[in-house]
Amino acid sequence: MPKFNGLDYFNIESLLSEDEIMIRNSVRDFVSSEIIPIIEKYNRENKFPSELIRKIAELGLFGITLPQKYGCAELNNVAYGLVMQELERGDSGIRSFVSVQSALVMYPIFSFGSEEQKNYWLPLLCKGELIGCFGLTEPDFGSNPGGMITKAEKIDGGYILNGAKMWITNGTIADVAVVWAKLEGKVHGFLVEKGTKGYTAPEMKGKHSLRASVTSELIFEDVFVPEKNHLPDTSGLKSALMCLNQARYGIAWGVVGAMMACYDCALNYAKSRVQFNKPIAAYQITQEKLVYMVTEITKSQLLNVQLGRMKDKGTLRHTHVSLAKRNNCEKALDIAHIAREILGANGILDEYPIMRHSANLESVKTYEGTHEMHTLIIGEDITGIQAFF
Ligand code: TGC
Ligand code: FAD
Repeated sequence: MPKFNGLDYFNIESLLSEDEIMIRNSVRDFVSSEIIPIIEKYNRENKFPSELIRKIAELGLFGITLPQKYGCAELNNVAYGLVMQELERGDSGIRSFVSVQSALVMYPIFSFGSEEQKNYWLPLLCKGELIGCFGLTEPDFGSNPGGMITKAEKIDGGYILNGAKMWITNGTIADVAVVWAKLEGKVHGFLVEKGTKGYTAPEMKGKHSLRASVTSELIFEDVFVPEKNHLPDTSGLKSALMCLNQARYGIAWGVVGAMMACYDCALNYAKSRVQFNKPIAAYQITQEKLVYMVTEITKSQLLNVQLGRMKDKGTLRHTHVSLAKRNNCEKALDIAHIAREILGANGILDEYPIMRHSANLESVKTYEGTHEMHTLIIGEDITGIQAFF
């Protein structure tokens, strides 16, 4: 596999520290040697490559921004973003796997858990010895999670959970689910452990997208959750939405990896494919397409670095994350479509990564808040007028 050098038209590397470049390069090499050679096979077979879990843990990529006292690397948010970018060059499903574990499982335990919960769960999740999932979406409540009907009832020693979640990444393989449920009308977070009586997590089949990722239903039928598995510091839906910011941030970076993979493939193809006695890269229409890709990738990269620096400084607002998630996902999907056009018929083959990225990006544009929801979130921020309902 030839070394991947990325795309850096504006010398964005000059905005990164040596440590940030080092982590980016080590994940880049890992993706080239361990993910790209196997991913098409797993995608075709609709299976998650579980052999990667140990290797990802050895690289220290789970919960990478969390404190060292829990076994995590405690790197900054730009480093975290670069990791997401590189992983998604391999496949959105692998980035999803790492971002769910980090942003949607370890982050809520870190932010809303007791010290005892943090000491128990975080080191195991960091080492990849346990896998987690995040259950917010329900069959009838996707964009509007505040309407959820999954409910918790207080009893002696704990809670009884009833309800169902849908579209849950990692659900079937998760040892622990961070589940959001209403207790006396207010949303709380609970840790539901695999094997608990009444809890099942069947895998959802038939996806054309994110085929190398596990997506599941979570079903709760009179599930007893002990008090020690209630996240004590959750305070309503806002706590769940705070987790989404972490994951949306990772997606804004991640999709740049998918964009770079599509661009790299399209550029190489355009330079070598000859029609009418010239490489197709010699035609102005092809060049316009390649220039569009370079422009949008560069804009997204610059957006991400500033987003990361603001996050590290504590000046980031959730609406900033929405803007980056919304823009970068849309542009990534555009780029995948254009790359497919440049490859002509070959673009539909799984010998090339483009259709896989394109299909994956359909989900990435939808999950963690659809394009429309982020439009309305930013729209409300700039006008002061709520337009959700
Ligand atoms: P609303 O009244 O607007 O907000 C309630 C409170 O929360 C505050 N808030 C946020 N705080 C932090 N971060 C955010 N992103 C926040 N958004 C809102 C808000 O200020 C308010 O605070 P306070 O102090 O006034 O109480 O709540 P709402 O019910 O009207 O909903 C708002 C809306 C529609 C924006 C929200 O529900 C939403 O974002 N919907 C989209 C749903 C979504 O993104 N689901 C994602 C599920 S997880 C997933 O997809 C994982 S994919 C995993 C993978 O990578 O594989
Ligand atoms: P809906 O909310 O039904 O929306 C359908 C359409 O209507 C969309 O275009 C939407 O933008 C539009 N719409 C809705 N409301 C409005 C409005 N007010 N104004 C204008 N347009 C509107 N969830 C989790 O909790 N955990 C996970 O791990 C997880 N993983 C996922 C993995 C995959 C592969 C996928 C596809 C989804 C995953 N999700 C997960 C769920 C995801 O977050 C939801 O699919 C997403 O929030 C949208 O919800 P919905 O699919 O129910 O669409």
